[in-house]
Amino acid sequence: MKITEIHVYRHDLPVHNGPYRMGHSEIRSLSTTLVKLVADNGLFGWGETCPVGPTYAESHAAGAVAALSEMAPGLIGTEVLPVPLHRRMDGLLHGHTYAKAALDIAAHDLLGKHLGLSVSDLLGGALTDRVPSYYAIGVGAPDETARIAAEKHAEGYPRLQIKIGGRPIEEDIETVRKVWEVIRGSGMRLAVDGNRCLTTRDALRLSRECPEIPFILEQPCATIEDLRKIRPQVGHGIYMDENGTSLNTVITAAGTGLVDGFGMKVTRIGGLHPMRAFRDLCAARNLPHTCDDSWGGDIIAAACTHIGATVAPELLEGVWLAAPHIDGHYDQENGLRVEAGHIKRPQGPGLGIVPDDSLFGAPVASY
Ligand code: 0XW
Ligand code: MG
Repeated sequence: MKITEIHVYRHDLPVHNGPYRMGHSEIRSLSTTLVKLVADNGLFGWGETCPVGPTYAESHAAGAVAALSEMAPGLIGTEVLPVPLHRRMDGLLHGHTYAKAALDIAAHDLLGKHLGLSVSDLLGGALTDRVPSYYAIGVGAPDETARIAAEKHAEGYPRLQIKIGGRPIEEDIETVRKVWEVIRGSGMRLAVDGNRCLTTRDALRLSRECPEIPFILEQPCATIEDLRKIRPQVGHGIYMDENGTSLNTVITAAGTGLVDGFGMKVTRIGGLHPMRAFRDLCAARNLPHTCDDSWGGDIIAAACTHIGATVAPELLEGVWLAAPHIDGHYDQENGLRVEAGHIKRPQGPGLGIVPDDSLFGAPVASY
């Protein structure tokens, strides 16, 4: 089965009840990029990539479209199988993993439909039909963040992530304390995500002033060197998120004991094929991790849920979806929803969702 056509679409995803705040940005609306791969047997598959604004990572919406236009003409005729596809993509463009991920996801969807298998089957097989999610609360006032924490606990989320950074560390510390007051003893796990925004000084202070609160510190500072610097000085577990840009960085982080786990994004690492290797590497080192993406609609959500369902449950920190922050679905019936803090794995071949492409308008490019 070979690729015969590639269509690229752009679609706006306004943030419901926004803005969504991180230490470095306020997100009000995002432009997602969708890819439809058509094969020589008439079957097609969908992929998606949606950077959460231009400052979260070295990625942006217009960059995804440009990278796809660089690769697409050279991909016509390529076998719809992950290994030849990645080899061909890497031969056409260095880096730009977030754009390659959209093609990788579409190829998995297409291959699954062709073989009558779900994407989780293609990734080795699901261990569950219902994965845990977690709720991410944007940077906010301490009392309001604690109020949302209580609400999300009542809804059934097993884990919470609170965003910090971009303001005085005293306010972050107060927020962590207030949230802990409401979830202490409930069993709800807590991640405190700096999204690269803390100095090492402030990360150390946060950890030292909250020694009794068992949160994990997610990507507190900007660089791997910063993480290395604070590592021997903090009592809290450290998870790498934004710095985990490739299997290469992840192998070193896991192999040197730099971190205790990862927040991982399917598009950052280049798609489901590298994500599968990442999953197995973490299993070999007994390291927990999430299966997320930075943002996106039902296609990304399905991809994250399928890989999440193949992770050993004791190592899966959760699958984060943007769905609670987005109105509507690409597939009204099978679109992914978080219910009682968990997500049902879509059934049916491929990603298990059928996007209504009339929502996306005309392609911005076709090859
Ligand atoms: C909570 N997330 C998975 C979604 C946001 O876009 C950022 C991200 C993170 O953990 O950094
Ligand atoms: Mg994070």
